[in-house]
Amino acid sequence: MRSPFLARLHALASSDRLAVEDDLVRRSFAELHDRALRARATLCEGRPSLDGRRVAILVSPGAAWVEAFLGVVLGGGVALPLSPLYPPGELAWFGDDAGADTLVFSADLAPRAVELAKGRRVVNVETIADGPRDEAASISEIAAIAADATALLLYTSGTTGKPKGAMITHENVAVQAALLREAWGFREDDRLLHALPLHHLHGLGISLLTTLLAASAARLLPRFEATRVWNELADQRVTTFMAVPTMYQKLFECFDAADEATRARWAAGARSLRLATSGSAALPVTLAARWKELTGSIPLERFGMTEIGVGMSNPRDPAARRPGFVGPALPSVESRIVDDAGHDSPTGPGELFIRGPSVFKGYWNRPEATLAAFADDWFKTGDIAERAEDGAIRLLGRTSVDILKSGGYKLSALEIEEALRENPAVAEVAVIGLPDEVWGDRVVAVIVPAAGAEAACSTEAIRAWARDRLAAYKIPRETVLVAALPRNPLGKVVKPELIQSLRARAPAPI
Ligand code: MLC
Ligand code: AMP
Repeated sequence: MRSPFLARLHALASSDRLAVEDDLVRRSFAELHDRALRARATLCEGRPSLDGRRVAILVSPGAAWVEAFLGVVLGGGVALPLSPLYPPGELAWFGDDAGADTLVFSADLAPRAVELAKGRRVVNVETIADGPRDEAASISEIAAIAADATALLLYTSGTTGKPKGAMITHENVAVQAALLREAWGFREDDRLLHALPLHHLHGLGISLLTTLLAASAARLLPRFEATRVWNELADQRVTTFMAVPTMYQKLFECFDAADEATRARWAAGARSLRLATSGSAALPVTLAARWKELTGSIPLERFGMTEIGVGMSNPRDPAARRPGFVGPALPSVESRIVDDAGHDSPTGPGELFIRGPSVFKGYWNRPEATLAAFADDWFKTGDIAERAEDGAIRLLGRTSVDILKSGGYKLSALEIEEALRENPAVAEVAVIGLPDEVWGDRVVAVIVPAAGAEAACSTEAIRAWARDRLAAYKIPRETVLVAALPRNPLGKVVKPELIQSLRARAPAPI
């Protein structure tokens, strides 16, 4: 088998061990594999293969999501996982941009999928695995899927307005899973508590697929909800947990509101975890310390990116983890720090460049953006880093003020500005991120209102207007009205100046 991802899956195909469970079903690896092959046959509709066709997946997290996803990749198709948080218009944009001709949906999300479904074959995930497997066609076709074939498209925001689809190959998935299996010591008896969205690398590649390819099991929650997560931990049936810093913050808020007996039960559950990790955004040292107070060790913090997978990781040994650092590069990940003048700077600070087999193939249908993202064969992360003597990397920020991270979601200020400019009440707008304890970056829109349109630019009015146009997490939490935006002699808004002047104020309570 040429795809190392599918070869690994195939090796687990006869195992009776638990692979995935949700609130309704439990599936062993053998059942999961069987159902994924049935899903494959449904999607292929009698053709030998999907042959690189894109299949959008708009399904609530659970075992059925995994079956549909594996059905697509076993079919030689490209999975396009979509978030239920996107409004219908944005969902349709993703389907069009990726050229998806098929949509797999779950009934609870059907109202969101109306626009996306137009002109596409639609398959209900509840019946996707009901049909027979297509043994004859599938064996040779699956064996022929190449290691560098694209397995999935993960859309990620950049500095150029609309998001771009990162082409993640079968090899990328397998390399990533193998690196983390080794680094984090996954065992067959591990069970992951999964509460992350499945349309991003963290929830899909780093958490779910690493777990499954290590022959461990994943318990999928429908969504993150702090009380639910604490109770699951308290049951002590899971051994690993992966989260963004905002989730840790929300867990502590919930913990502090609970009574003493509940807190004791929850803390015991957290202590029973073998591994708790944090990534997607900087873990504040205070949150790390709080987790240590409860469990005896800080979360394992690591650095990753849609385009490169996990690049750096703190050690598995809790005593060797360093708060504020993301650790040294994982094996097979090469890294460089390059200063403003384009020279290598071993200790930095400078931009972090990454190379290696976990780096993606390029952006879907955007050769120029792909070219711009690399310097020769090094991927330019856009993160500013410095390297300690022992090789551990510390992240200092981003090269672009237009890339924000809110609750672990990467947001493009330019994309949000573009959407807001369509509002006739907005004459000029600059979107910025202000430091925030819960979200990391708090999205704020600084607006010059059109004449007489101040009321239509209030926080409430803009948030209500944006609801149908932007995913909820992209909607500015606050608007600030100004008479003019600070601009440099070339007319460009000086965002650092805006951030400086606004970060001193007390934030409005949203
Ligand atoms: C939800 N809201 C957010 C938000 N998430 N607003 C800003 N930023 C966010 N990240 C909105 C909701 O829509 C809602 O809006 C309001 O905030 C309150 O919601 P909530 O119930 O408090 O939030 P919750 O649903 O609990 O979501 C918080 C969260 C979620 C942290 C669980 O944001 C999340 O799942 N983040 C993970 C993102 C992620 O997976 N990133 C990985 C990228 S890959 P309203 O208007 O309805 O009140 C990557 C690579 C790597 O970075 O290295 O990992
Ligand atoms: P995404 O494009 O959503 O995959 O986000 C990738 C970005 O998340 C990286 O380029 C970093 O800016 C940020 N990131 C990921 N992990 C960490 C971390 N541990 N600390 C700080 N930033 C991080």
